[in-house]
Amino acid sequence: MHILRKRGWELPEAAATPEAVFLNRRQLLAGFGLTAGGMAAGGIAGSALLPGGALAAEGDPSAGLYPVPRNEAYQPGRPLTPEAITSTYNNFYEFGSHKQIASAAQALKIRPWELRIDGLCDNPQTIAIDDLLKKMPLEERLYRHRCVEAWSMAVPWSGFPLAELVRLAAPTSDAKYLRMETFLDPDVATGQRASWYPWPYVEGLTLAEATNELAFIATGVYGKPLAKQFGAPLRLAVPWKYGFKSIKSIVRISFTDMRPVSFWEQIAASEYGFWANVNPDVPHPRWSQASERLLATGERIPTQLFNGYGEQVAGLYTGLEGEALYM
Ligand SMILES: Nc1nc2c(c(=O)[nH]1)N[C@H]1C(S)=C(S)[C@@H](COP(=O)(O)O)O[C@H]1N2
Ligand SMILES: [Mo]
Repeated sequence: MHILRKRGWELPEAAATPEAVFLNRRQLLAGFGLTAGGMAAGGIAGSALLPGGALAAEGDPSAGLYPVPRNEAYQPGRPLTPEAITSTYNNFYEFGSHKQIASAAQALKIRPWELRIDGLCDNPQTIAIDDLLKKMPLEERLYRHRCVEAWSMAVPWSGFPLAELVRLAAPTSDAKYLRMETFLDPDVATGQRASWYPWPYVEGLTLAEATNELAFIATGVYGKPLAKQFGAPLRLAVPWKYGFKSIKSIVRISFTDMRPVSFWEQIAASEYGFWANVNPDVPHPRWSQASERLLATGERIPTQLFNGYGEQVAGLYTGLEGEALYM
C-alpha cells in the first residue's frame, strides 16, 4: 500500500466531502477573491435555460433523436423525481461545489464534442458525439441514483449500454479497467480554477463492471438531450454505486491494466474508494448510509444493498471480499 504525499490542493480530510466542502470552499473562495458561478440559479425550473432564455435542448443537434423507446426491464420501484427538482440540485464541481450550478453549467459548449477512446484496445479512435449517437442503440431506462451524501432520486435516462462502447473499442486481453475523464476548461468551468482539486475529474470501472448490463451511458434525460447540468453530452450511470462514480461530460475513455485513481479518491482515499458500491451497513466514516433522503419529498427511506441492483451486479464481486467494496 503506497503512502499518499500531501499536496498543495489537498484539503484537510474532515473538510473534503461534497457537503462539507460546500461551506469550506466558499470561505476559501472568499479568501481568494473568487466567486462561485451560478449562485443565482434559483429561478430555473424544468428545462435548462440558456443565458438568452432559449431552451438548452432546442439548440442541440441531437434533439430529434428523442424520445427513445423505453426498456421496461428497468423499473425504479418508486416515482420518478420531477425534472424541476433534479435539474436544479446537482453535483458538478466543475461549476461550483454547491448544488445550484445549473445556470453556470449552461456555459459549457457541447458542440463540437469529441470522445477519445484509447489505451489497450484494437480500435482506438476519436469520435464526434453526433457520429457516436448514430452508431449506438438508444433506449430509455428508469434508474435509481444514490449519492454518497445520502440523498437519492429516480431518473429516466436515455442512452446506450456502456458495453456497446466497449465493443466498439475492442479492448485487448490485457485491458482490465476503464479510465474515464471529464473535460478540462477552466475558462468555462469556473470550479476548475480551484487548484486544490485534482482536475480533470476521473473515474474508473473494471472491464467486468463496464460490460455489466446495468452500466449505461446517458445522452438524454426526460425524453430530451441531456441538459448541461446533468453532464451533457455523455455521462455515466452506474446505479448500484454511489453517485460520484457516475462521471459527467466525458471526453476520454482509456483501457488500461492499472486501476484508475478517481477524483474523490485522490482527495480523500480514506472516505471515497474505487469500488463505492452502495451498502446501508457500511457507514461513511462521518455519517450513516442506512437510509436516504428522497429529493422530491424529503422522505427518508431505507437504503438497499447495491441500491437494490444486487440481482444484476452482486456476482461481479465474488472473490473480491478482501477489497473495500463499499466505500
Ligand atoms: N465531472 C463530474 N461528474 C460528476 C460529479 C462532478 O462533480 N463532476 N459529481 C458526481 C456526484 S457526487 C453525483 S451525486 C452525480 C450527480 O448527478 P446529477 O447532478 O445529475 O444528479 O454526478 C457525479 N458526476
Ligand atoms: Mo454524489
